[in-house]
Amino acid sequence: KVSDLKGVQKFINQNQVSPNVQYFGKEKGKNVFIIHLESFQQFLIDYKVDGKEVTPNINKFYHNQHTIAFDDFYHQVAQGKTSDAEMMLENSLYGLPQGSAMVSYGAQNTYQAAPSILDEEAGYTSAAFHGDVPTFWNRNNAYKSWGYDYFFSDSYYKTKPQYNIGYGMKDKIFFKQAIPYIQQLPQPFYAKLITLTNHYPYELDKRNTSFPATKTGDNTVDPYVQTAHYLDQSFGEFEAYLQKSGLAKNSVVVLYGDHYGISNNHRPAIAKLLGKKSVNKYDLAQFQKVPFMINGGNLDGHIDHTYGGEIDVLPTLLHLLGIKNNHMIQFGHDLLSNQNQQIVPFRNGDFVSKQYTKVGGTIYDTATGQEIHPTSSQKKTINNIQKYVDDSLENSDKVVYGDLLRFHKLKNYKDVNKKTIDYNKKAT
Ligand code: GP9
Ligand code: MN
Repeated sequence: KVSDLKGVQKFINQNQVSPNVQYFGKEKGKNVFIIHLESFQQFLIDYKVDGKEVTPNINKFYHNQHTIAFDDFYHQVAQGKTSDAEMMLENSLYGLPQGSAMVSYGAQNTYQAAPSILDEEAGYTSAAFHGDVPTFWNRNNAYKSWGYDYFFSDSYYKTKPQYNIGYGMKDKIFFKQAIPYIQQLPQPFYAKLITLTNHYPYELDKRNTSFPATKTGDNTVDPYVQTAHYLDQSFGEFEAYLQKSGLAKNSVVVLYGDHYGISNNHRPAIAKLLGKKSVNKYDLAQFQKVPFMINGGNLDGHIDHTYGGEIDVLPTLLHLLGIKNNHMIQFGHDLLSNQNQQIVPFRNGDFVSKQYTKVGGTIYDTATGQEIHPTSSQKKTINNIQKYVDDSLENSDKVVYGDLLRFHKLKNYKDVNKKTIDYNKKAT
């Protein structure tokens, strides 16, 4: 009901952070590429197996002079996995405590998502690319609600039996076949490319395997670096295209990992990968870090240690593009803002913050990993953080369960008219 929206708006307004003048509008008007690195974790960055970098291309991009790379950035997905990541990244709304918000509420709810905000505020065309069937995670319906103009799913790509593996099209072939469609997009555009090959159980054909498996002895973990290496090569080829075509000059390129690849059920193997004798709950929380990096010609590249998560990507991106979001209902905050609280809620109520990490009822010092027994004053701070985490999740759920954005009118902003959107491939 509309009264619920009032409570949500109050919470949002109490937690606003203002843009950083050093970055606001720095990349205004640029095309945006969102590269979704499937199941790609932060520990892979600069990681070596037998002295060889697993992901040389992504590492180069991470250290590029125009890349801002966040190394204290976490996935915040629950059972919705990729769909939770997409929901958070493009709406700054959390997934649900169970199931997938995109599946259960993607079609019928009203959203004010990245594609429609960029269109309304700055005339962007938007396109999503994915080498899987359009119905997976209800994307074909959710993307219409989010205002995507185009959705190039599997039927748009020429396929042969050896082009597919695991969930769908191999990443190198997918990126290559996305290019002709990208070339036809009116600029400025917002293009999201979702990769697939680096997905459990990380299978890859011999011809495409050019990297040694790890030797943890856990055969669901050891091939992970091989498909991660293949994904890296695919990204390297796409990045080369962006450079050669000149698109890199007038585009912002965002890379992010959607969620973990290796689940917490493989603690002995995780310990071996990290060179530790064993891993505790703090180590496993740290293991949930995924990359988030933004490359843009006007950015002074650096590694940014701000604590954040997927919920924060949209506010960060909008501010870089010179679009204010303080009248929008978004639960994340601009990671480049000096006022960022640096609290990362997880869907189960756990959190990481600059000072404290709370996992499974245990409190750790975030910087040292030491378990702490909080003093009364520390308890006060921790309780305030917990209240913020609980309120964030509760208010976000209210928006999704109650479809509250249908009551939230933004000035000079027209809601998406889904009837004008059709993703079916036209017979040429
Ligand atoms: C399915 C692909 C994988 O299209 O995005 O989804 P996930 O299993 O990672 O949620
Ligand atoms: Mn995924």
